[in-house]
Amino acid sequence: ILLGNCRRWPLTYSQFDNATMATSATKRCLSTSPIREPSVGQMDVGSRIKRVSIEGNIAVGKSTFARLLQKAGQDWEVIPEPVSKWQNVEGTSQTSASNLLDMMYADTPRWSYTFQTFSLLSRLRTQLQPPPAQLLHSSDTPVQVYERSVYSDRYIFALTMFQLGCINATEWAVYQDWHSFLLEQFGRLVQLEGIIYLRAPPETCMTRLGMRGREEEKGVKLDYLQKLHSQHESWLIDKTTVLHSEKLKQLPVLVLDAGVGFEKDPKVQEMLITQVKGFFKSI
Ligand code: UDP
Ligand code: DCM
Ligand code: MG
Repeated sequence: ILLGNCRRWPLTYSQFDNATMATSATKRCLSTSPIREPSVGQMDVGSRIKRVSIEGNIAVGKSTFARLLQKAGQDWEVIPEPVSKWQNVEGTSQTSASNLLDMMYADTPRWSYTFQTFSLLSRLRTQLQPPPAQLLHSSDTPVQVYERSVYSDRYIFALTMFQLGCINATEWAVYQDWHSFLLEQFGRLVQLEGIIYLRAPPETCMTRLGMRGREEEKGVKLDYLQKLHSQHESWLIDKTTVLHSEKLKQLPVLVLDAGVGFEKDPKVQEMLITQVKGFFKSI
């Protein structure tokens, strides 16, 4: 059990390894066709803009860092993760609003697929908002900085939930089909030029998660953060994650040490932001 109040957590990691190795359905799911890249002719008018995502474990400090970055310059626009939308899914005339983040942590196998579908959809919708005209006019090198991306949705969270058995093989196949289709249709508008990886030990993230005190995450265990940490390392450092986009495989990654507390240390902040500015110039 990785999440304290998860009612039905079906597999441990070792069970997962055996189970996935055994099923041909899994193999089929893992070998979905590559995402078709947009052609040059399809590039949007705002293609002058660069897009970068900030990736990292839960509570590593992405939002905190994004706020600091926003204060440090006007050549970029930070787009936060739409967590509040996940905490308050609009109802209809017959139904009231619901907290899907809470539902997902309370009964992970029941709600993970729904959660991952909705987080992908809401993120895409948020990131597809056109950049403010002011950003395009006032900067020669405008950058949109996303807090996480459609790639971490798939290759960190949805994949982990599949590996833990909280998304089953059919749900995983359907999710990947949706993901690939949505990226074929809209991917060029959210395509990244680089990734900033805020890296810290899972133990540090656990402490920060406790300090933040988000009610829905009260049952999150260190085990789960360790698993998410390994998933980030496989994707961004070891490059062993199976990706379905050639462009994604080649993306430059800036690794920032977020293990050192930066929130209250102007010197560390300055050092990190200088690295980011250099990175923006280099991509
Ligand atoms: N935090 C901290 N030191 C840092 C960065 C963040 O103590 O150097 C705290 C921050 O105040 C918050 C928690 O860690 O209470 C999680 O940060 P954030 O919400 O930015 O994390 P995210 O989930 O967006 O990565
Ligand atoms: N989350 C998730 N799946 C995603 C994206 C986010 O389960 N595809 C969860 C992890 C956190 C919360 O949403 O509990 C928001 O992430 P963070 O606190 O890292 O910003
Ligand atoms: Mg955040």
